[in-house]
Amino acid sequence: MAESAEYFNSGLHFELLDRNKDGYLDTAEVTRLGVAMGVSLQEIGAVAAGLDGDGDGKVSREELGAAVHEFFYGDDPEAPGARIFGKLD
Ligand SMILES: [Ca+2]
Ligand SMILES: [Ca+2]
Repeated sequence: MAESAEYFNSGLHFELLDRNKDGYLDTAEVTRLGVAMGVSLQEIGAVAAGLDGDGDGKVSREELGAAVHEFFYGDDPEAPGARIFGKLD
């Protein structure tokens, strides 16, 4: 798991996700991530809101890294980061 988190935090994945290279993931880019991760369309809105830590409507590299870290290392199943990949059941 740690290796996966480091992969995300390396920024490599962020560069791939940030299709228009503006330094942020917008709704369309987050949706693309969600679909790729198998998140249902009904869940993507909640996942996107969870990723957007400061609520400015876009996800920065730091916000994605924090959410991924929380997903892998957090122990609160209700934390926003825990929802990054949607429901795991
Ligand atoms: Ca972007
Ligand atoms: Ca944000």
